[in-house]
Formats: sequence, C-alpha cells, structure tokens
Amino acid sequence: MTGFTDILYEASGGVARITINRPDKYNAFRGQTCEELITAFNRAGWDKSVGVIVLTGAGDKAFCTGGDQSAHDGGYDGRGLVGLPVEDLQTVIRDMPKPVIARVNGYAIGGGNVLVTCCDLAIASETAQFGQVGPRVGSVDPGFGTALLARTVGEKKAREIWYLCRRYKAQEALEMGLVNRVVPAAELDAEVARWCDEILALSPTAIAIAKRSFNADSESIRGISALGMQTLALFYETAESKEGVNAFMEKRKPRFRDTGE
Ligand code: 2NE
Repeated sequence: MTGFTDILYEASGGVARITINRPDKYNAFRGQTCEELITAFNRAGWDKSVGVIVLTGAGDKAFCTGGDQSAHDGGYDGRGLVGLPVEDLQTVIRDMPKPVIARVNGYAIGGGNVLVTCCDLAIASETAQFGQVGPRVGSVDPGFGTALLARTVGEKKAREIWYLCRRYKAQEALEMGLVNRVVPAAELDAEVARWCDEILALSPTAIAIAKRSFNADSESIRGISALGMQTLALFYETAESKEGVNAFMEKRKPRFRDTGE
C-alpha cells in the first residue's frame, strides 16, 4: 500500500506486516503515525486474504518508544484528546477480528509497551527491552497501559512497572507474561513466521470469536482509557508535565518537585 510516510505496509501469504518506519526517532509515534497505523490496521483487518497481522518497528534498535517527544509541546501534533489518536490505535488493534502479533525487535517503551500489551501475542528478540517512562517524562497511559497491563502481568508487577519506571530484559518480560516467546535476534523472523503459519492453519472464525470473547471481558478498560486521556490532556497543560518533556529533550533529570504543582 502506498501513500504512507511513517509506516510500511505489506500483505502476502495471509500475513499483513505493519512496520513503524521512524528508526531515527526510535520508532516513536506522532499524530500522523497513529493515523497511518489505524488506516493500515483497518485495511489488514478487513482484508479476507489476511489471517494474521504482525506489528513491528524498523531497524534493530526499537519496536516503538511511544509518543514522539520532539513533536510534543504539551499537545503533540494531531487529533485526539492529547493530539495523538493513540486510544483509537489501541482500540483498532483489539477490534481487528484476527490475531495481532507484536514482533519486538528492540525497545518497547512508553506507548510502545502499551502497544505490546494490546497485541494478542508478542514474540521478542533477546535484545528487546521493555518498560514504562510516563512518570519520568510527565505522562501516563491510563487505561490499556495500566489496567490491561495489570491483567497481563498482575497488579503488583504492573504497579512496579509504572511507579519505578525500570527497564526489563526480554527474559523478564517472558517471565511476567508480557511476551509469549523470546528468541535470538537472528531467529526472530523465522519464529514469527512459524506462529503465523500455525494460526493460518486454524479456523479464522473460531479465532475471531475467541478474540472477541477475550476482549469482551476487558472492554470496560476502553472507558477507563477515554476518561484517563481526557484527564491526561489537562495534565499536559501543567508545569509538572512540561518539565518531564523538557528534561527528556534537554537530556537531564527532571525536577518535578520544583514546579510547584
Ligand atoms: C528508548 C530509550 C529507553 C532509549 O534510551 P537510550 O539511553 O538507549 O538512548 P537515548 O539517547 O535516550 O535515545 C536515543 C535517541 O532516540 C531519541 C532520543 O531523543 C535520542 O535521540 P538523539 O539524541 O540521538 O538525537 N528518542 C528515543 N525515544 C524517543 C521518543 N519517544 N521521542 C523522540 N525521540 C526519542 C529512551 O530514549 C527513552 O526512555 N525514551 C523516552 C520515551 C518516551 O518518553 N516516550 C513517550 C512516553 S509518553 C507516551 O508514549 C504516550 C502514551 O503512552 C499515551 C499518550 C500519549 C503519550
């Protein structure tokens, strides 16, 4: 499919592959990236020749590092409550009636970590790293980023991830249930292809019903997300939040407690 600037799209052999193509930004997404991803997911999701969707990032450094901090001045650059239709992107991944596999080739940080959480399955390279940075950069993904993460890795672990903002190696992500499999980087594509082939041999309708039933059980989180993003838009206007963005861009430690918020 042509017409994209921030992503790559290809579909063949029953598999649609969607690649965030901003390696110089560690595959961080801006408003445009989210819009293109939503378009690509809708295309793949309703293409009857496609049985599995693979989401990944270009290069070997990053899967996705969340919102592009260089496009974020308290509001990012597009539509949606915070200038990124990120809640729509998370929703479309869940709404596609076929499995979405995260092929995690590097950092899955911030909103990138949330995308892994929203994908049905995740296969990671040994070099991948996972984590949240929101409270370090004056942000938070309140909804699928918190509540669905808690369902995935457990309440205590999810709270640790958000409250301490540590980085976790691929093996740790496997142990906490955030990913399904970890393989050496050189074997990542072959492993993803094996999982796709196994899925493609099965009944697509049975899988679609299974996916919708898993989603139905956690659907209330969509409402938490809408409420949370509305709140986040207000938080982005504060000195405390702006201090986080500025500190990241200036490569220094944030001084949140000096902002008087
Ligand atoms: C990804 C990570 C952990 C990598 O750390 P390190 O030490 O290996 O590299 P460095 O130097 O921090 O980053 C390498 C280059 O990538 C850029 C950096 O600015 C740097 O650029 P140069 O100095 O080489 O020019 N880079 C990395 N991530 C970026 C980003 N997200 N936006 C723009 N440039 C980015 C480390 O870089 C890190 O922790 N990144 C911060 C990630 C971050 O703040 N993400 C946004 C969180 S908020 C969010 O995602 C969100 C949401 O979930 C829901 C709604 C709205 C926003």
